[in-house]
Amino acid sequence: MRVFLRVSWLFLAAYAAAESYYTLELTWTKGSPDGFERDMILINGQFPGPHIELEQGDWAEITVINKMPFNTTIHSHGIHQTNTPWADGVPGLSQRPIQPNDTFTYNWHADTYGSYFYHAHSRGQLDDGCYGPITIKPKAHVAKPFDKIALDDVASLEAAEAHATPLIISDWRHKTSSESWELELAAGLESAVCVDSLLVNGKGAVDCWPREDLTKYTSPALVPLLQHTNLSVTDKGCIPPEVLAVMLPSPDTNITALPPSAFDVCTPTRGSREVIRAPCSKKWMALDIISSASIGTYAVSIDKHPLWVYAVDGHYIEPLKVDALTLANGERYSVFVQLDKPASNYGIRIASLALAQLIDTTAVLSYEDTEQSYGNGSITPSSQPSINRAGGNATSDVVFFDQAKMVSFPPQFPQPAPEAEQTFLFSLVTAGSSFRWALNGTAYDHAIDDSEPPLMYRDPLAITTPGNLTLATKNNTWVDLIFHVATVGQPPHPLHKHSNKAFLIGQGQGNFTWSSVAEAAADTPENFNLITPPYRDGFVTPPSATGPTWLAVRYHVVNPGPFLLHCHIQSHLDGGMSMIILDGVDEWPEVPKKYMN
Ligand SMILES: *[C@@H]1O[C@H](CO)[C@@H](O)[C@H](O)[C@H]1NC(C)=O
Ligand SMILES: *[C@@H]1O[C@H](CO)[C@@H](O)[C@H](O)[C@H]1NC(C)=O
Ligand SMILES: *[C@@H]1O[C@H](CO)[C@@H](O)[C@H](O)[C@H]1NC(C)=O
Ligand SMILES: *[C@@H]1O[C@H](CO)[C@@H](O)[C@H](O)[C@H]1NC(C)=O
Ligand SMILES: *[C@@H]1O[C@H](CO)[C@@H](O)[C@H](O)[C@H]1NC(C)=O
Ligand SMILES: *[C@@H]1O[C@H](CO)[C@@H](O)[C@H](O)[C@H]1NC(C)=O
Ligand SMILES: *[C@@H]1O[C@H](CO)[C@@H](O)[C@H](O)[C@H]1NC(C)=O
Ligand SMILES: *[C@@H]1O[C@H](CO)[C@@H](O)[C@H](O)[C@H]1NC(C)=O
Ligand SMILES: *[C@@H]1O[C@H](CO)[C@@H](O)[C@H](O)[C@H]1NC(C)=O
Ligand SMILES: *[C@@H]1O[C@H](CO)[C@@H](O)[C@H](O)[C@H]1NC(C)=O
Ligand SMILES: [Cu+2]
Repeated sequence: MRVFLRVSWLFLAAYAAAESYYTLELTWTKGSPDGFERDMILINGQFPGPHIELEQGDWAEITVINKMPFNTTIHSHGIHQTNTPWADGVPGLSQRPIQPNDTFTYNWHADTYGSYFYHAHSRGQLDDGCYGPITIKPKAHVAKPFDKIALDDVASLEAAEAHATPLIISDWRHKTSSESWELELAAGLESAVCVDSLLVNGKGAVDCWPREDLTKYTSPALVPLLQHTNLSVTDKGCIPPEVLAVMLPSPDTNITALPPSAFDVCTPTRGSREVIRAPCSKKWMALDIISSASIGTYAVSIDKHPLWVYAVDGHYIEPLKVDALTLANGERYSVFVQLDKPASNYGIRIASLALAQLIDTTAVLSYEDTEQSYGNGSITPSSQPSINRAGGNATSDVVFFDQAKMVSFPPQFPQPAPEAEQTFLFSLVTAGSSFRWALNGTAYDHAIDDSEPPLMYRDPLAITTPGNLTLATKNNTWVDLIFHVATVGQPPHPLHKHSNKAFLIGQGQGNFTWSSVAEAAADTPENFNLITPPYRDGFVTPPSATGPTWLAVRYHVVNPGPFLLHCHIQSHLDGGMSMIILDGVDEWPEVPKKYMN
């Protein structure tokens, strides 16, 4: 909701900066997005929260009113927070928590264009529904790669982009985030892996699969473990907790503490289904596909409609035409869909790719003039999915988005490749218990949320945290982060660095045995791309199904401040998979008094 827009006349001559004001009122209310009522967070009475729409160059002013009975903060995911590190929305780092009945105003510069989202960064509040989309329209002069999609129709593509529809994909539990966490503590097991439904723009239903589908789509990787225990996936499509306990063993596991609803019993609901209206008069439409998922990675595709991926994590790429894409937590894909098929209702398919659960949902792409015949939202029988219920290819010609083929438009990585001045090696493990994840041996201590004063307000050279969770860099240096997935059986970790995008320069199988990227790249050049590396704000580690793996990313320190580096799987973050990077300790800014809370 754009309350009003004020052109700042004083600066008009210099850079015509406009300010955009939004107010987000957070309440803890009953809601039933999938047809089951529970306590959840609404923002201005809505779920997902209101769409924040800005123009590149605007200043966003977002006032959060906390009407909930607990502390909160709001983080704008992927936003650089250039020169406003105090507006990053991380409790204990950039600000004090916003207490009940309190407000906090975030001011930041929309210096980049693209698709982003905001979400709570206090404990598990993302799981309680606290999120909404952000779109920043590019400035007029920004070069776009659209001629590579339709040389004769760039104007239609630009018009479609200007009206891009957010498609927020999330997973949903019938337990609140604090109940889920209590259950993990009681059961000594990562019970959060088993969800109740998937939602598209906050709509969905509990859909209990027939046993034959559960059997048909059970991952071959699970079969030996299931045979060994003489078990099968549960009625919710979940890995049996006994098998999860074998995969991630822990001394404190107590399966009897799990209620039947956690893994086993599936109770269907009617729920509701999201219908995206395709404007029939138009040749193209644009979707900003956003994952605000708590736990899972999902395959996404639209029946009979290829997706032209033109931007990833808010940044243009050389367009790639695909039938399906894999969406990890926090990722954004902006896609064009050509509206050239017979007017009808087509399925938008979302299917879990996680080993831990078989679950899917369907939304609808409805050509507008089909409202009469298919106004009930049901999908045309001839609408054939490209992916199956487990997110696999339905036919042999299905093309999935391949990150290795993703090239920034225009190129972003400097040539010759910059040298890293610092290298940080992280060893990703569980720490003590199977649900206590750690980025480097020590689980993040969430007491840091209440750091007094917050790290941003301190002398960075005097900052210490329990467990050595803090790293420091200097401004205007290049830094390598190497994530070593040290133990077998870890899922992909969608890591997220606050404040920057970074270049995904290498990945491989086995232990990372070198002391730097330069050494590793000399030894195994095939594992590196130092010319056109993907440029993203999320970095997914390769799963360590059969052995250790690693991922190397490089970023340029340009914005001093205390920034989190963490796994965007909410239960991994809750468990402790997070560290703090004090970027640019040599150029640490002073926080203007009016932005302190
Ligand atoms: C917040 O304000 C409302 C209305 O003034 C009051 O009823 C409530 O007790 C307050 N809550 C807290 C936690 O202070
Ligand atoms: C495995 O389960 C089946 C069906 O529940 C049962 O008939 C069989 O005896 C079980 N086998 C073992 C080894 O427990
Ligand atoms: C396991 O959980 C059950 C049910 O909550 C509880 O009664 C039992 O004491 C727990 N066992 C241990 C060893 O904690
Ligand atoms: C929805 O409408 C279509 C077309 O009229 C019809 O074939 C279908 O049976 C309807 N579905 C439901 C659930 O009513
Ligand atoms: C999926 O793709 C693979 C590789 O192209 C192919 O071997 C397989 O047959 C496909 N699956 C189906 C169901 O067509
Ligand atoms: C990770 O832990 C190891 C062993 O304690 C340490 O040598 C290394 O510096 C740590 N890495 C980071 C990035 O903190
Ligand atoms: C809420 O934030 C305040 C200020 O940091 C802190 O003192 C308090 O302990 C927090 N409350 C909870 C329940 O975390
Ligand atoms: C933290 O780092 C300091 C200095 O590098 C070291 O002496 C200390 O043992 C570390 N503590 C932990 C818990 O790793
Ligand atoms: C990786 O390192 C660990 C610990 O040093 C070792 O036990 C393991 O065999 C190594 N794995 C591979 C694939 O080299
Ligand atoms: C940090 O370095 C970047 C890149 O050189 C520069 O643009 C920026 O102004 C610096 N920030 C501060 C606070 O010095
Ligand atoms: Cu993780």
